[in-house]
Amino acid sequence: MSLQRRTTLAKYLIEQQRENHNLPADLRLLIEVVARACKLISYHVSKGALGEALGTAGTENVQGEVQKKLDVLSNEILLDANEWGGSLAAMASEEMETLFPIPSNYPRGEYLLVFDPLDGSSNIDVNVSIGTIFSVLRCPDGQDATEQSFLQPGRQQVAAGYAVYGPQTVLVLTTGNGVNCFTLDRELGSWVLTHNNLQIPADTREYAINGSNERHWYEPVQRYVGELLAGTTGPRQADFNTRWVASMVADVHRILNRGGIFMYPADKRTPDKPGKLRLMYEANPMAFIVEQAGGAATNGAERILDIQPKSLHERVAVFLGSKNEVDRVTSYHREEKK
Ligand code: P6P
Repeated sequence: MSLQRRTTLAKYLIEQQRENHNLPADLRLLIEVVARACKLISYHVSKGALGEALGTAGTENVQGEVQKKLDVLSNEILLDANEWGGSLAAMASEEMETLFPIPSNYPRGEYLLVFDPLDGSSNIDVNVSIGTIFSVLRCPDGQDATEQSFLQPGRQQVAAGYAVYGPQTVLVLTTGNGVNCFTLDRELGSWVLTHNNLQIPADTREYAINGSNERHWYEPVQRYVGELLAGTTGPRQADFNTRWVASMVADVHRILNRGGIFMYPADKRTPDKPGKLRLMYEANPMAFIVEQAGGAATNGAERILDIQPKSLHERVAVFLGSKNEVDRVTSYHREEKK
């Protein structure tokens, strides 16, 4: 691909804005600013032990999780990059208890940005792929956002994406017209379109789940995974492979590229929490991307994108990826409820 012939993120977004007009200029600008922030995060992540940002920050986030220095730095990078642009009414993050209103000395816009600045950060110190996940909503209250403004079903998202910091740094993006991937050209500092309109195969022989929790799953998940483990000797009459990176961005990126089902189910140990993953800035953006790529995403009972959030850091069970497998495990949940 000659340098001149490449489609960069900027060119792609301008063409989207021109062709189908569902990409207003201030949304296009917002996406470009988030993508630029991800480049800076990628720079710091790739420094590893050569940088100053490995190890723990000595603090806990609102989830009660020990923050890594890169968690805190990534959050600051996204806030600093997005607070002045004029597209946003407010931001929210896994790393912050409540919303971050746009400072009064900057112009406000009518979008809301919610993100997990560095997901999978337990993998940072061992050099395993991690990522930034983001979701964009319209602010229903114009430019005066409250926490309630964020609490919209995921189907209301106008854009979602993630950056995966792995052997390559890749930005995956949807604005509701399919899913495209942009690989970072570090020498030129540009995001280059490398995968157009990704589609997730409806069937798969790969599944992703933390199998050590098996005894804590509810019966529909035990039944579904038990059938996969039985392989050719069981009702599925086929052998399956397990893949579990313990970094949602890495697992979802594999599924986006070659199919699979990702599961983080509810756990009997925490009946008050429906799962580990967070709805607003993990499940919703990933569900939007997966559905735009022809896959499916449920919480075992309903489409993730239809869930009405009750709080900013609400957790949810997640089953997403190859449609026929997600439909099957969801049907087992529904059979149990009859
Ligand atoms: P476990 C990372 O901490 C994360 O939030 C997701 O990225 C990942 O899929 C999951 O938790 C891993 O959870 O229980 O296997 O460590």
